[in-house]
Amino acid sequence: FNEDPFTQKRLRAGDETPVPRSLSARAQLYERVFPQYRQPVEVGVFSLDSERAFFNDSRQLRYYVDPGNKPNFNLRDGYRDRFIKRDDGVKERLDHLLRWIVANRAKLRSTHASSSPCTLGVDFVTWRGHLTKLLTTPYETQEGWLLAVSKFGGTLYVSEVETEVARVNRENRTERHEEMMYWGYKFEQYICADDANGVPDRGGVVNTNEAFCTVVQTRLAEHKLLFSGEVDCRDKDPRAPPAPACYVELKTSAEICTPKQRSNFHRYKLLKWWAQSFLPGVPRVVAGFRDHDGVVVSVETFHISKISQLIKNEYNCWKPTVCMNFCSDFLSFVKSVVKEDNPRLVYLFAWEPHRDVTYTVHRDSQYTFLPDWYIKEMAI
Ligand code: 0WD
Ligand code: CA
Repeated sequence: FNEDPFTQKRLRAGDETPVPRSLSARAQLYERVFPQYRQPVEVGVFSLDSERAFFNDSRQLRYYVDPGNKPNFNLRDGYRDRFIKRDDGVKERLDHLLRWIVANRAKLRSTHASSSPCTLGVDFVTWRGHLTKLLTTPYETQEGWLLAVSKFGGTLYVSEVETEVARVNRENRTERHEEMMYWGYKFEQYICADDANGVPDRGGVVNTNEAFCTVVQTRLAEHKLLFSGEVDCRDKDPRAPPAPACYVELKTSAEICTPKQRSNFHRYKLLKWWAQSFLPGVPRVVAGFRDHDGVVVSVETFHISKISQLIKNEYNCWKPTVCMNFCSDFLSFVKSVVKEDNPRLVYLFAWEPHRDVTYTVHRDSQYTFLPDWYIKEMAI
């Protein structure tokens, strides 16, 4: 993996500060006071259309239409004949978010009074989904991750690299799994309208190229963060609080029939749901519980601020403070490792369950992810 084992020495000539080589992910190490997490502020939005083209506006934002507690949604409807699936073999890395940054630099720069051209006034730029993976790491026992980091203009850019295991799994999904991935998007279609006064179009095409994303700024301990996450829909009431507080996350999950299933739901699903929505300040998740045939049997709302109470009865359950402290310490680890400002240099941080986080260094490799157009654009 390590293409240049001497990079570190050369980089650090004359620098006496010892560089840590690894970071533990053991949950017990992170059970301390909850770190400061500033209320996330939405600094912009963007949309990706049915052909995955970028627009610096909210054209893909949809509106939440209350389905009631016991709707009759068949999530299998349209899978064969009204489904256009995004090609998930195409790796987009941070590109859409970088496009947003280029289009909104003036806005970002004026709020930070930055001096040099490529300076953004934030420490980290990434996708919300990557941060979700970091938050859940101390409790993850199944899947590892790879995160590529480059420093450019003083900002650390973090972009996921698909692991070999994830690629093999993606290329060998069963037909059943492929269909079940569609169910989540079909649920969104049953719940969302294109206009504040509209109704959902359950006979329409589900196209997973389409996306509406929020861009938020916040701070975790001493780390200033700028990240973007996909948002399913918003409260249609114009008097609803401003974004991100008006946003609603939609989920589907298998119906819960036994105490064991309830316990697993609390331990694993709610951890992921909590981490994903807590990060951008999305206050609620509306969940559709479905049976084996993809029929939604009930709908329930989960308030993110109440989830940690809900799970407290589970023995040896996850703790939000562990998630946030691990993420904060990982970001500190990245800052201490990645010192050279060079978009062609990638530090690849790797983690596998029951192991420490380690890293390798790669110059002008397959891992370089900041595009030339972005570097050129930011130099102006
Ligand atoms: O290249 C990559 N490694 C990734 C790119 C990984 C994750 C996301 N993306 C990009 C895509 O452009 C996507 O539009 O980020 C956008 C979503 O970012 P996110 O909000 O940071 O991702 P995440 O929180 O993991 O997922 C949010 C939603 C998912 O909803 P559910 O309810 O299943 O969590 O975004 C969708 C999915 O609907 N989604 C994706 N869409 C496109 N590409 C991807 C993906 N790789 N992963 C999840
Ligand atoms: Ca969702």
